[in-house]
Order: sequence, then structure tokens, then C-alpha cells
Amino acid sequence: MKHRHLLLSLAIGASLLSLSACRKEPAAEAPAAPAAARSGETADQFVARVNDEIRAMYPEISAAQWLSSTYINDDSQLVAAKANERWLARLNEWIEQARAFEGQPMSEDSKRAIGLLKLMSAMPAPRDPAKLEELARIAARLEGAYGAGTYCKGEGAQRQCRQLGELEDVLRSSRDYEAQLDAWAGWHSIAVPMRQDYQRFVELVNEGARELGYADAGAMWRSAYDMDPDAFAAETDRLWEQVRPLYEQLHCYAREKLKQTYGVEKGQVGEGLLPAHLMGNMWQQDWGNLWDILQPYRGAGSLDITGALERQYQQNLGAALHQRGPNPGPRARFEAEREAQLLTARQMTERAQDFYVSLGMPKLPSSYWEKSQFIKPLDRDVVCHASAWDMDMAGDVRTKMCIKPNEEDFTTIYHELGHLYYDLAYNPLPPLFQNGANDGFHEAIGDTIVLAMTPKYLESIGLVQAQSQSREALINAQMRMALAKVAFLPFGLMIDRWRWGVFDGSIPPDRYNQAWWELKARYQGVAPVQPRGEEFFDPGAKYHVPGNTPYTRYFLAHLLQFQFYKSLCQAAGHTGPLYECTFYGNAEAGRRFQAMLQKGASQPWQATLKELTGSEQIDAGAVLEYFAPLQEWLQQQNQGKSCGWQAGPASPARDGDAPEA
Ligand code: X8Z
Ligand code: ZN
Repeated sequence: MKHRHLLLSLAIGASLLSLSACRKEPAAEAPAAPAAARSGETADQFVARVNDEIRAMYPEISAAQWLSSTYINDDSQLVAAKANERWLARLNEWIEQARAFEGQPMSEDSKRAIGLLKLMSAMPAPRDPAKLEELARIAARLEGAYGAGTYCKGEGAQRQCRQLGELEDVLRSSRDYEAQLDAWAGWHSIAVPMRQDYQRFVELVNEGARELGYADAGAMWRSAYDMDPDAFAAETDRLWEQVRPLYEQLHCYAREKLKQTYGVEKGQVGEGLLPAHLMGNMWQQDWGNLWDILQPYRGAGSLDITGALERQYQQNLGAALHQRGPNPGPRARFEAEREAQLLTARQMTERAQDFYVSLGMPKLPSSYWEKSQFIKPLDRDVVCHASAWDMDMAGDVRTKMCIKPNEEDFTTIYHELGHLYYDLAYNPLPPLFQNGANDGFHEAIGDTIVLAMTPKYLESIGLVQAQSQSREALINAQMRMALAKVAFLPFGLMIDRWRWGVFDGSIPPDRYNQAWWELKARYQGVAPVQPRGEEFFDPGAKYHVPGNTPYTRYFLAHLLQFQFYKSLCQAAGHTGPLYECTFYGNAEAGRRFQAMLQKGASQPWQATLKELTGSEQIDAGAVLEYFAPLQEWLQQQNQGKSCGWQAGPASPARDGDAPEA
């Protein structure tokens, strides 16, 4: 389902499952009886059979999940939970059967496939059928609760109810301190009821992980990287240290601007922390919406993509109204608005597809355009969090989004199509290899394209006006990218620092929220302006927690995408500074990219990385090279300011000390 699927992962979207499925006819072919180990079966035959059974089962499971994410109610939740339950039970059977082949002769591919089998779901399920049933039910309920999350306030005629999209609009556009605080706290209130379920969820997946031989579910997640799990954790610490100085410079600059905007008192919290509700984003993971406050040089190079998309919407609306004749009534106006929203969303998606096609990749199939969810339906709750789905491993790919005409959603479309092009490229492989080289690769594909959306490219597609070539314009362009990419880095790390601690018990339930904010302070340098005690469950307000999607993948992706970008630029013959490169329309870059995608998970990711980049290591060197001009500029801006922050007492995390300074 969702992207990545299969393996380990599972899905973003719906969550649970993960897998993928098939190029055959749908579920009708699924074997009716539980697969028994066949006597006399060799290891290679076993792997072939599992691959066939996955293909056969997969479409039905994805269909159930698609329905439960695009039509949330008790019925769709029940069906999704049951489908997931069957899938997880079957997975446990295969894993059990695979043990019979330990130490037996088999091909390298079979060895790898059996290793991947154990990691196929990020939601390891207990063998006990009653517990498995409970786990599937809780997982569906958590995801549904997130999707249906609604914050209401006021009474009677004053009563107002808003969902995530509208609350995000406030953070994006309002600069009213109290209005933003209300939107931020309002959204976080929807997570309070998830706490009990999440606590039980943790017990159940830990039991499942232990039955598979892992210390806990977090240890299992860390085992999915073709290297020692502890070495992997250490690797993420090393990578964070590489980029931390750059983040701290950006943090320092942002804080100064916030103080100028909101006043010295309100522009920061405690010893230099950024107020969580003022960062333009519900989770402070992307600061791009603060462009009005953080823009280095007013008017130097206008990269107002949101403005351009809004104008496109207005144009579409004008045309839709025009069609309805003079003086359209409220109903006609409403219909024209919906029509224009959908048209704009599709046009944005076509624009993204065009970049991939320019690299020699295929157009998305017509079923994509028919079956995807582009805008938020009006008549029901859906999970708006963007996701990409491979429904059947045979070309039925879809995205599920609630697209609005703004820059963030525009780049998210490129991100989601990256997942789909990965899916389509590896669909010919056996299902167990139909996944990213590691999960960070899957998250990095579309983002690599976003890096290639340089001001010149944006100008060439008519989205922004002619770009000036000044130093000021360069710094503006770099800042725009940094607000998305650099601001994200500590967030990409802290979520699983929290979950690893929750799974291994070092963060017990009575410290869930406290530990969350300690990690937010330590890594991101952000803090809430009001106390957030254990009566809250703030982690639940971030999709990937109730959705159970591992998050370290995004941290890796934010480094990998710069490595991919640099290599594709080289392939395209780019010379000159990295940040000037776009490989739009370059067939050689496309060929190299596609070659990587087609490998899927068929070999260790280090080998795949080496084929594209020449290196076997994830490394932040390319990020630092890319942002060198901005980093120098930030240092000048921050001169004489005291940067850094005091994260407060004893952080729970696993590595070094709180940054300060
Ligand atoms: O969840 C996503 C994608 C789907 S895989 C929209 N992202 C992370 C997030 O939104 O938190 C993309 C960047 C980080
Ligand atoms: Zn993604």
C-alpha cells in the first residue's frame, strides 16, 4: 500500500500492512486454506510460494485499507482490521515456516528474501489470535481517530468545528499569536483519547517483536538496514552531528526574527527555545510558511510559489463561474469552487508528472487519474495525510491527498509521485523485493526531484517570474530550501528517539508527554508556551504515531536526497555549484535514477547506493556543500548573538548532551 510497502514498513497511510501485491487477478486467487508448510519443499520453492501468496493476498488487503482511509467509519474500520489481521496471521505462519530452512542450502536471493520476510510489517503481531485481533482493531481505531480528528469550541450558534486542514491554514497564514495558539492546542486536543490505545498498542507489538526474536519493536525497526542495529543507531547520531551546526545557525536566525515579530517576550520560550505554535507548521518540521518573517531579502528573486498557485486557482474558478452564466447563485458558486479546486490539484499533479516524464519515465496510467483522491471529500472523514499506494503490484497506483494550492502541497505531490515511480519500477521483481533499498530511499526519490526545482526550472515552467542572478536572490533561494530541508532534520530524528524509548521501556507511559517535549527541546529547540503534562498525548497529534509509520526513514531521506541529487547532476554533466543544478529533461540522469529504482530491495542498500553515488555510506557532505552559501550568510547574521538553547533538565534521550550553544 502505500508506498513503500511491503517490507517493513508499512505504510503510511493506512498503516498496517504493508505489503504489496500482485500482478495477477485479485484476491480470488488467494489460497483459501492457511498456507501449510509443504513437506519436501526446498527453501527456494518456499520463497517462490510465499511470493505467489503475497501477490495473491495483497490486492484485497490494500483495497480494505484504501477504503478505510478514504471513507472512515466503523464498517470500513472493521473490514480493514479484519484484512490486516488475516495478513499478519499469515505473515507469522510464513515466518514460522521459514525457520525450517535455517542452515539449509539456498540461493542468495532466497536468503535475503527470508530475512526481509521477518521485517515485512512494522507492526509485529503476537501469535495469540486474541491479541492479534486486538492489535489490528486498535491500529485501525488509532488511524481512524487521527483522520477524523476534529477540534470544536464554543457553544450553540458560536460552536465552530475544524479539522487538521483548517487548523493548518491558521498556522500557515495567520500571524495572530492567540489564533495560532488556539489552532495548535486545538489540534493537539484530538490526540488525548489515543493514549490508552497507544499504550496497549506498544505492549502488543513488543510481544510480537519478542516472539520474532527482537528485544522490542524498536530494535526490530533498527534491524531493517542491512547492518548491526546498534551500529545503525550510532550512524544516525553521527549524521545528526554532521548537520547540527547548520540547524543551530538556522534556529538562531529564526529566533531573532520571531523576537522582532512577536516581541522579545513572546518570540521565544525559556532559554532560547522557539514557541511551538509560531513556526507555521503544526509540528515545527517545516518552516517554509514563515517566509514572510524569515525572507532574507525582500523582493530579491520572487519565489512566491504559493501565490502563483493561488492565482492559478482563481483563474480556474473564474472559468468555472463563467461557464455557469451571469450571477451564479450560492449553489452554483459552491460547485464552481469545488470544480476549480479539483482542477487545480490535478494540474499541480500533472506538473509533477511532467518532471518524471522529462527524465524518460512513463506517464502515470489512466487508472491513476481516475482512482486517486486529489482533494478532501465533503461528505465523509478521510485520512488527509498524503500517501502513495500500490494497490496490486500491477499498475494500479494511486495517491491520496487533500491538495490545496500552496507550495508545501505542491512539493508533497512530487514526493508522493516518487513513491509511485519506485513502485512501478520494481513491480517486475518478486514481491519480497518490492520495496525501497531501505525505507529512507523510498522517501528520498520525490524529494530529489524537488531539489532539482531550481529558480530557473520554476521560471521555465512559468510558475515564477524571471529570476535575477544576484547574491541576494541566491540567499533567498537557499533560505527557501533550508526552511523545508534543514528545519526538518532534528524532527526527523526525534520522533523515533521517542518511540525507541517507548518500545524499550525507558520512556514509561507516565512520562510519554514529558519525554516527547524533552526530545523536542533537545533536538529541535522548540517548546510549548503552556504546560503540556501527562493529561495530554501530544505524540498522537502527529500522523505517523497513530499510523505506526517508522520515522527515521525521513531523516535518512533528507540526507540521501542530496546524495542522489549530486550524483544525478554529475550524470547530467552539471558543472558549477551544486545548488544551481537541475537535471530536468536529462535522459542520462533519468536512466541512472531508474536503474536504482528497478533494483528495489533485491540487494543491500549499500550496494545500491554505491551504484548510483560511488559511496556505500549515507553522508551529510552533499547537504553541507549545497547549503554552504547560506551557512556562511547565517554565520554573519548571527554574529554577536548568543545562539543555542538550554533544553532543560535531564533529557531522556540516548546520546550526548543537549545542544546549547
Ligand atoms: O509523511 C510524509 C509524506 C508521506 S510518506 C507526506 N512525510 C513526512 C511528514 O509529513 O511528516 C514527508 C516528509 C516527512
Ligand atoms: Zn513518503
